[in-house]
Amino acid sequence: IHLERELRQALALKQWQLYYQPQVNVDGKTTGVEALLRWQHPERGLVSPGEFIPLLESTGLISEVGEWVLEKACYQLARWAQYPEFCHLTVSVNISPLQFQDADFVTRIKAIFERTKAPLQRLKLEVTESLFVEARDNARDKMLELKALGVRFSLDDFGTGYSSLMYLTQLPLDQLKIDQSFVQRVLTSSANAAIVESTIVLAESLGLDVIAEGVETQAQKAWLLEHGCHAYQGDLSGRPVPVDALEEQLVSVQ
Ligand code: G
Ligand code: G
Ligand code: MN
Ligand code: NA
Repeated sequence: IHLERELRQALALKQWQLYYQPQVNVDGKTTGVEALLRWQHPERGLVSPGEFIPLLESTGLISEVGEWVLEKACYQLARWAQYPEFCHLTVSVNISPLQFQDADFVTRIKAIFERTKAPLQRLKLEVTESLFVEARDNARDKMLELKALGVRFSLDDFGTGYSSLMYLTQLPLDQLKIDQSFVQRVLTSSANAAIVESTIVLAESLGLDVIAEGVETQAQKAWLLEHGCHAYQGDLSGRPVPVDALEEQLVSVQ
């Protein structure tokens, strides 16, 4: 269809951009960022990945775009390493399950690491539960190979997929991301509050970091802090922005 043709064109013309959303601690200090893909469409303007990631996945184009994202993010990480005001930042990159399942995924991303010389101990790969339903053993081996290089893994959208808590014991994860759908209802739904509270305790018991995403209000943040969550991402501390805007924000607050 039309959109598919446009996506192939976008790939050829490099109409992609990376936006970055701050991840902050209790003091409001930015400790890292999540890289988020945007499509700068010539007529439609900035298109959000919710609208085109599924199509990239069904057409198999996701691997190529995913590599572009990772390379760009690693290059940024390497560049930030040279500046005292940015060198502490971690960068989180979303990895599609389909991209992760490529037989040569590890080889290809190792090549990116070598090209960019990124400090891998500050790289986090965000994976989702759906990854493990298909290829659990294989996924574990790939993760271990990458972890040996210093890369960390974050489980995105936690609690929304077809999850089994067994993955948490079997996979070498470092962080849980509490999905925004739960976070946004902590103050209005006691069931949601219970889920978020349990997730924070679970993460802590398993020795995993935990971050809440989609934090929009001061009251949500206060609730999370009170329940033991010390890392936040969301509109409250900053929407996703291009790299220049991010850097300006970071130097102006510090
Ligand atoms: O940034 P936004 O809220 O529009 O993102 C919508 C969805 O697209 C989110 O679920 C996010 O995880 C996903 N997404 C954003 N950037 C990337 C990317 O680079 N790769 C993959 N696979 N997914 C992404
Ligand atoms: O699935 P993933 O966690 O990668 O998705 C992150 C998406 O959530 C991004 O598209 C980002 O634009 C969006 N997002 C980030 N913070 C907020 C927020 O506070 N509120 C809402 N509604 N969306 C957010
Ligand atoms: Mn994510
Ligand atoms: Na998420």
